[in-house]
Amino acid sequence: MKFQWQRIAEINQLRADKKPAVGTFCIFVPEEIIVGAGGACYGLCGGSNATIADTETELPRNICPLIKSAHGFKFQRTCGYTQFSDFIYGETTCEAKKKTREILDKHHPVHVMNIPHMKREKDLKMWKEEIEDFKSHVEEVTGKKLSLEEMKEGTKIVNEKRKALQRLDALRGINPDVIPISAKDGLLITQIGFMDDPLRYTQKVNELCDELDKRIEENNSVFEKDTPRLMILGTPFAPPNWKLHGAVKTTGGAIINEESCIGHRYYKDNVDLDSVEDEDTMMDRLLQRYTQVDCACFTPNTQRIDKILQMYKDRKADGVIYYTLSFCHTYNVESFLVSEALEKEGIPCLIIESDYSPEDVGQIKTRVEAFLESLTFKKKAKAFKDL
Ligand code: BJ8
Repeated sequence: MKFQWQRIAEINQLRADKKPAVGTFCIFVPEEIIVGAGGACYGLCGGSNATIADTETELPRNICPLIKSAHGFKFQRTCGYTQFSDFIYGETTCEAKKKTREILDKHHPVHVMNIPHMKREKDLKMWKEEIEDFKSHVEEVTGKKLSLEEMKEGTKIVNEKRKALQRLDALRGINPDVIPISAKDGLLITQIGFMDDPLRYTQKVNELCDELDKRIEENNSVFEKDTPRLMILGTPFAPPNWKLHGAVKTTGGAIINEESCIGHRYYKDNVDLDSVEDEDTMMDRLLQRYTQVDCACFTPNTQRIDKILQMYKDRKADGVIYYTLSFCHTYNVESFLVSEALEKEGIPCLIIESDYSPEDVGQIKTRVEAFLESLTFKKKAKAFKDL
């Protein structure tokens, strides 16, 4: 809690110094531009059930809980990050988000970026213009033009942050015998990365990674040998949504990473700054990086499936849980294609659809438990065969 107030105080100071404070619900926000302008770009809370009932006076019951929860924090005025932002970044990814932004705009300034749903040449041209517009919007807040050098500096800072998270991701999952950190801690650290100052955060994550390196060297695992290793795929875990991680923990599985926007999808790619000598090239490089985000709002989205299969092999996982929030049509529908590809490769997959209410916790635990049992049985059968 102390951290939260300290960070909000820092954000307020930035605003007093005419630096931008931008809240977001999506990783398409070009945060390099905000950081380059000396400001703060942070993820807004959207993982709590506590704000949903109130928000249903403005939003329909049957839309994704992430949207309702996040909207509710503004509606109730209970999130300092939202309250103190210059504007909220909105985008045109999924239908419910897109339309909710129109209502949110009545409560708080919103800047909407038009993210295309295909990645053809003409779509990319439009997307680049949207990044340029975003930059102009940030300049309106600061009242001054953002230089190429400032943009490069902001990009370096964000690249370093993503590199630190890549390192943490590797340490969580790359050694088949030692998992040096619990799943909940791993997720929490990633979630904090969406709030903290990027320089401080990078330093702290690297310090933690040094410690994890040591734990691996010493064979110091937080899980017993042969605990089933799980990858989680799907929709983001906005704080404080720890429901699935809690269920897996109590049933005895080990989550080794999240193929999610609060996870691998966020930090897997960096912006290439090689030979960037002018603003146009800078914009191209930002575009290049953001088009690698494989959100299910794109059609087709086969690069996501290829990535999942590769990650599964690299991390020597034993199975995956495809997690999707209720009423998230894009990830829900895409689960068919993903599970079909996984089945072809003989990869065990459990699909869980849930919201933020505590009602289905028992049911999720029972399903995860049965899934883990089947994975343990397969592991033992394989070991026996290999004898
Ligand atoms: S880049 S995943 S953060 S859009 S879960 S609100 S899609 S109905 S959060 Fe997302 Fe950006 Fe894509 Fe990532 Fe809609 Fe689905 Fe809800 Fe979602």
